[in-house]
Amino acid sequence: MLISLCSDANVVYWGIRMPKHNADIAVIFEEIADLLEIQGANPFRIRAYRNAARMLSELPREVSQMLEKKEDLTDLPGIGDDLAGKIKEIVDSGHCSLLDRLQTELPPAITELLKIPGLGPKRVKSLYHDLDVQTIEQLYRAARDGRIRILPGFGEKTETNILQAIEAHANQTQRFKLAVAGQYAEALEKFLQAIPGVLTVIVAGSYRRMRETVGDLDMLVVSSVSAASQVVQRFITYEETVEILSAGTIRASIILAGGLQVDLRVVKEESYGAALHYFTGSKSHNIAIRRMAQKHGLKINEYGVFQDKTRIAGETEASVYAAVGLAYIPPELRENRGEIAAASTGQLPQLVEQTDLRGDLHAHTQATDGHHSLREMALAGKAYGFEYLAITEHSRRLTFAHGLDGARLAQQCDEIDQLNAELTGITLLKSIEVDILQDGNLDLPDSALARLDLVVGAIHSHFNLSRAKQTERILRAMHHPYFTLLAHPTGRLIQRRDPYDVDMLRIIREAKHRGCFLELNAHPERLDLLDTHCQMAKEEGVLISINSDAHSVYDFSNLRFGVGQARRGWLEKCNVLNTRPLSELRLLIHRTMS
Ligand code: DGT
Ligand code: CA
Ligand code: CA
Repeated sequence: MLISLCSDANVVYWGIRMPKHNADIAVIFEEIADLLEIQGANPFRIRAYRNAARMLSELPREVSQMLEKKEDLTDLPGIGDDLAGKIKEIVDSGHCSLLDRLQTELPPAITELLKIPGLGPKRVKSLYHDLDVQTIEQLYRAARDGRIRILPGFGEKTETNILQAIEAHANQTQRFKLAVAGQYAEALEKFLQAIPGVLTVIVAGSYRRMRETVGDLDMLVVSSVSAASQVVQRFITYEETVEILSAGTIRASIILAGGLQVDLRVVKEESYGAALHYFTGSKSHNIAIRRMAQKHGLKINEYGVFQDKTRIAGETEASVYAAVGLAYIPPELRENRGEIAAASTGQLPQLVEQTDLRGDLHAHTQATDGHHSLREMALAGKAYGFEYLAITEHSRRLTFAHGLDGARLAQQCDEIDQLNAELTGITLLKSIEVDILQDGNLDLPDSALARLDLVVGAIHSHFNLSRAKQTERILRAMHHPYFTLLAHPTGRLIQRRDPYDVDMLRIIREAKHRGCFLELNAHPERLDLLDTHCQMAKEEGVLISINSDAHSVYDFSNLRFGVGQARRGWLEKCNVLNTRPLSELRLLIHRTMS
């Protein structure tokens, strides 16, 4: 049980020879932050590393390429000269001297201890100093032998909690956020594509289904028969490989330096569709399709669809579906949640596409915690093809984000009016991401909100209220005459913070009643609304706005993750608010004081 703990991503870092991707550098920065935290360093310094790590793991461009093009890294959000220097050092040398130094001061696996719920840096420090506990295995033994309860500030209950937490932790398999997996997948695709004899490379599995996290990558390669074993050989010697789990003539599995497993399968052209269908999954969808095939007297496997021993389909995915009497089902729907019945009766949704989006209703600028000016955001939005972009700064309660009060909001409205008069091709909408206070009131008075085109409301505090109280809080906010759109409706941060407990059906019904809307926040760490709630909103007739929550000009590209999530939630163009042209949108978001 305990052995598996050692394969966690942060530990695997020690095996990184040459960090290539933003995610690898992010792992190093997280490691530095953890070590600094155990040492009791300045919290601002720690936060700078954590913020940089998060920014890097989601940045759509590779910093190594920016350096190659001699671009200035200090243009990136949260990156000053010091961090820019460290990134350059890591990319150039594969090492970070600060981390090297911290590693000599503390044992390398000690940051693993921080992952056990209830163990903060202070406790980790005392476990290390008083009991010489440096690894999770040692922690487990110390707890089992009753040595922890005698430490000051620990006690018997804490000891039991630690034991339970370690057992729970050991049973968890590590998953990677979609955007992080994407950094590895794109580089690998390029690498495989360049191998002689390779015709097609595609990433299947949960990645293709746009799941919010993926367990491993499933790469499918179509090659000439003669090239297959060569493809496998090249794959296992990919420079980021730290472990080869298996290697045959047409398949292999490796672990990359960042800890991510990659499975490769090489297939012939004639089997491409069948293999792609099989390895895209989900497993439950595949099983249901195979049962259907059996009813038709057919056999489906990753090589094709067979009637007795004759192949009747398999070159394309569409041919596989057609063989069992179904329309083509897009990957995002393949979860065995009704898509097969819909495909058999011609009722599959026409899923929304990224090109359907005409604008974005959630973006920040330098006025609060964004990194670019109004003008820069407007021009980037225009270049992205938007017809409109709502500027939604934080409100005054969020002091750490320099939230706007009424006066600063009014000033920004003036600036937006001026900019709109000057710019062509894009319209900035005046808005705010106003805080929903604990009692459901909004953080700014009506007089401040009256001038806005729309009001986006969001919760940023008191996440642990009871279900009844949290739901009432949101309903109360929605009842406000100016309220238009509920941002990141469940507040979850993937792998970091659970959704708050709310009655989403009641919220959606209230939105319908009030003429309000819900956001699907496309930030890869949020992807909030959940797919099942998107389906619920669609059924109740509430439109969803797929928003980037951009804090910089680079963030609009996150919309693709939001669109993926929307498609997993069965949303069509007509279910999405920001597919509407501006004139229609204005009618939908218009509010009067009633
Ligand atoms: P993940 O990696 O946990 O995020 O999820 P997937 O869906 O990528 O799962 P993975 O990597 O274990 O397998 C890739 C696909 O291969 C899966 O979606 C469906 C197919 N597959 C795997 N095992 C089975 C199986 O036992 N039966 C069937 N019918 N298909 C399977
Ligand atoms: Ca997978
Ligand atoms: Ca797999």
